[in-house]
Amino acid sequence: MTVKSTPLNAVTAHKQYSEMADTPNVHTTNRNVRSTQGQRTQGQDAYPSRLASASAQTWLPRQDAVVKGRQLSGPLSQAQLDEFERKGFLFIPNLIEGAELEELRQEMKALMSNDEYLNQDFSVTEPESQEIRSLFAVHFLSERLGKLASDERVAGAARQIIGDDPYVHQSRINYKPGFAGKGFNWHSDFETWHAEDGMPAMHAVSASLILTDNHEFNGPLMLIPGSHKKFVPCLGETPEDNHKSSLKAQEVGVPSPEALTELVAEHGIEAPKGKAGGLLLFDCNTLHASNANLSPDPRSNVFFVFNRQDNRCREPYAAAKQRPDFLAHSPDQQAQQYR
Ligand code: 6CS
Ligand code: FE
Repeated sequence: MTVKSTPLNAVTAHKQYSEMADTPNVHTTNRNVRSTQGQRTQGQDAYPSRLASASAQTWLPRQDAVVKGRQLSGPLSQAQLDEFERKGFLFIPNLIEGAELEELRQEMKALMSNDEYLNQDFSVTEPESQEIRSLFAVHFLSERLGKLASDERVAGAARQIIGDDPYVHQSRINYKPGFAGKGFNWHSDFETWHAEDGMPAMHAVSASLILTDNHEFNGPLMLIPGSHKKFVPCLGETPEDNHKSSLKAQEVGVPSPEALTELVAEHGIEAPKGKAGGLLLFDCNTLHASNANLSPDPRSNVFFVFNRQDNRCREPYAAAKQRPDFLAHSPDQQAQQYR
């Protein structure tokens, strides 16, 4: 079930970004040119962000195709790929049901209650309580979730979108406990992955399997349809060890209220909701956010970010040093490091 807000202006025309240039390397020329702060000079970067002063333009056009594997076989129909291309996300209700879903829910519970993970850097607590907000690297911590990450229903969909065999760039459970679960500010994931992890281009997709029913009261994900075709440069340089606070509450790498107002006026907001077992695929540059969970029910999901090998992370574009690998795995990383 997709519940749609009323956009102020209907989105009427969409350029077929599949027709656009698709070479990640165009973004990495001159990547050794650095400013005095250890960051690349922004002149060569197609997606400049973490700026010292406000950008003249609210947004810059996306340089990379959105759907790159239409010719590949996989679980998504051409109509589903069209919807993804147009909106920057696609919700597939009831992808997983019955005993299989129950098994995944039990696996999540086991992971969330494993005391060994408390106080590890890859488990992040809520800003105002000790409840776990996010547990990272779950495809390595759990064999069952590792299997889900390579399941054709999930990884095959990612391959059709990104156009090549995927690897897992990041995985996590976002638990969002009842009453205590805080929200996530508006952001594009790509903005962070480019600035802080050195992901060159927009060739990544997130696959989020909802493990509890998502309803209007437990802080479901909200997305701005069509925003994936616009890169919004953000104001404010990246502080040292930004991830230590940004994973609890992101303050840097968030578009200004003015930019968000403009984008929402044009595109509206949608919040796909539904029963546990639905899969949300969303582009790495689609702007999204969620509210706090003031209901008694947790809103939990497990998600995998799939990236293309030729788009693997290099040096950060706007941060002094790389983040830990639980936030940005390399294609050759092994599970053993986490078990
Ligand atoms: O830091 C990350 O990789 C992810 N987490 C947050 C809160 N924002 C950016 C990205 O989605
Ligand atoms: Fe995000």
